[in-house]
Amino acid sequence: KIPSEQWAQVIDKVGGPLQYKKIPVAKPGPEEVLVNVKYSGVCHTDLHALNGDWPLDVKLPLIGGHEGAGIVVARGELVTDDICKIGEAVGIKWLNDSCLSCTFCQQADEPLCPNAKLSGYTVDGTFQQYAIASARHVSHIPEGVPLDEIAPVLCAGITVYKGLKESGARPGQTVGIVGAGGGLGALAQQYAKAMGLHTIAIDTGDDKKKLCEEMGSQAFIDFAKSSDITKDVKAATKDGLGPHAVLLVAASEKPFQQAAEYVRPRGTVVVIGLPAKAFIRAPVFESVVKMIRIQCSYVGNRQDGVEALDFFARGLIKVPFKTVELKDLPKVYDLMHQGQIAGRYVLKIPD
Ligand code: 8ID
Ligand code: ZN
Repeated sequence: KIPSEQWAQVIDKVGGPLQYKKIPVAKPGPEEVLVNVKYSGVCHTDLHALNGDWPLDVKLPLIGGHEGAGIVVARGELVTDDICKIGEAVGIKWLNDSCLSCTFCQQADEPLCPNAKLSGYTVDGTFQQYAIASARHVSHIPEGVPLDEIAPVLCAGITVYKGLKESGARPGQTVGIVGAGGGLGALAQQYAKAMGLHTIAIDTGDDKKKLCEEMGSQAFIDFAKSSDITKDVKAATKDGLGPHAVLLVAASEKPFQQAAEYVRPRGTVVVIGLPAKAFIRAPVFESVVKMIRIQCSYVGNRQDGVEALDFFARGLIKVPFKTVELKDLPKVYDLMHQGQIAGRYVLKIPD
């Protein structure tokens, strides 16, 4: 039975504070499902939303969260069984909905849809017991997959998997992961390994170093200790020429202005992280004579989601995560703000 009220983490204004309180349960529209969220990952994007870091307004009041795994408990009248079944395990992603009719959606670039709805940003997200999503956009979670461990795959996993595809790096080549100890970075190492790539991890601190070794990276470069990142990253590749691709998944600007210097000639810098008010920088001369490519990448489409979940279901992806209660979200944000999280935090949503 669906209750009329539920627990949620709500902000009334940008900057917070978070209020853990009871609010009404929403009803799904004709093409939507109501999902009883069991677990939700906490992405750095949720903290950017709370802090108003980006030049795009959030809805207010706002319930954040966009890595939600749960069970479909109700659906709109246009949702048939072949779209989404009651009782099915599904994932709510950053891309809550897109029109599926515009030129971008027609070509499977759903994230570029001008009418896209964003979970935990322009519509309420998964830091609540019952969340709404477009039935055609939820991920179908394969049977037997644990809902806590899959949660981070729904944003972090899909995003880095897509980014690795966009990098064009081929099996046997090397990818530098900048921000490797964070949520996206940890999963980037796992997906890269599953795709037959070598990885070089760049981040800071002993916890993150240990994590990156467990994730399978051949080298760890501590950006806070290195006196010459460019030299150290290049030196970590066998021939000293630098990685074939660099995935920028850090939440600070500095590496977005360095990566072009150590990526290999003909290599690709993939820009994924979204630090506040940041700019990408590359020296024209070196970039041209190295023929490098700078490619930006934004979450993934529905098929990227299917593939990223399938990698997990096949046992190829280990997600390093810790679980805390929904009410403890402020503590998670504090740790994230201090850069103290190795891997991901997943919130257990109360039953
Ligand atoms: O679709 C997209 N493009 C997309 C999807 C999801 C998330 C983009 N993001 C963005 C987030 O909004 C955020 O800006 O990716 C960024 C990383 O998200 P996250 O992995 O959830 O954040 P985290 O867990 O806090 O990890 C960030 C890591 O970056 C490291 C930190 O130490 C941390 O481990 N880092 C920083 I801050 N500065 C660094 C530097 N100079 C650095 N690592 C290397 N060099
Ligand atoms: Zn995210």
